[in-house]
Amino acid sequence: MPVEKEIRENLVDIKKIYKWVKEEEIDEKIADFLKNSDAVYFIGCGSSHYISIIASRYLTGVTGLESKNIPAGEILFSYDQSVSKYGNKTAVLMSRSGETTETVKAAEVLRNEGIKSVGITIEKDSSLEKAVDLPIVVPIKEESIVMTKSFNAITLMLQMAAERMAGVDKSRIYEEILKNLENIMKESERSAADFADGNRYVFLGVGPYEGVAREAALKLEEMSLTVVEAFSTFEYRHGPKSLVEEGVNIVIYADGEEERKLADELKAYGGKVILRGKLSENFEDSFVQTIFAQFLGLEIAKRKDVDVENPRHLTKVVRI
Ligand code: F1P
Repeated sequence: MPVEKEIRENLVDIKKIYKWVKEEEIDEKIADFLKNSDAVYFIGCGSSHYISIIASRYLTGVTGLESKNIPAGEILFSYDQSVSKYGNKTAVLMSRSGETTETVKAAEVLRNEGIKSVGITIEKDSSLEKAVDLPIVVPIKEESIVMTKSFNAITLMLQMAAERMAGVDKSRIYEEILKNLENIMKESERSAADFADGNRYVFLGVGPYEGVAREAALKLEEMSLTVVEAFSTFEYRHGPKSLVEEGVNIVIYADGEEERKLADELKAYGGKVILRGKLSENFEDSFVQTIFAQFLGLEIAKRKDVDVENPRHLTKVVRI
């Protein structure tokens, strides 16, 4: 099964991309391109949009620079409401296939507006490559409709680029996480198996972890046709918690005091809660945090006998 195989290949491919970024100085190339910006926009669709959430918040966190994530469709259909008229702006466009219509067209719109862009894809000679100023083709192969390991690898690459812009070196943190990757994956798989008994799922995270939560929710939707929601963690108290009852499984990314209080509250309503603890202080572990949900989606799909290779109504590329 390609999806399961590709999830397991996280173990090799994340490390491979880490090495590639360092050897080819990809982080430096991206950092150099973005360095004089007043604001950086991260743009994509689907999983690539959720990479954008992680990357934009991570960038602001380490550099202090203004940054935001914008779904590519917003660039096409709500440009004035999305892009500031002031300052020197640059964009990072992401598309695994490099062919998603909205993302490619968004690149063209930005080019016409004089906004310079980086394009990130895993496919050589894609349309996105031609529509951007700095194309980056990440050397990773992924066949499945559902995006898994390439999500993690590209997220890591963008975290490293943000650090390069800020002039900080987090190699020690990454090397520690990568050294433990096998254990992290085993633990994620085991915990996912224990958590695959819900009727509905909720994923919560703050900062870059909100991107993790949204991608996690998408994995369950695509892979297992499960009803899911995702929120910025503390928004959940402001209405959505009304839906908590037995059968609702809630994943909270981070396990600080406030997350624990929320978990206790939600358990009291009958929900089953898991806190996915931080593996590092400042969200550096964001790039591995989605692996749990990749395994969870797979496990639920197996139990429901859903074909993860052919998600209902989905295609690898959305062309409009
Ligand atoms: C974006 C995307 C995928 C999703 C689905 C449709 O693709 O939304 O994230 O899983 O298969 O396309 P891309 O622009 O990253 O190639």
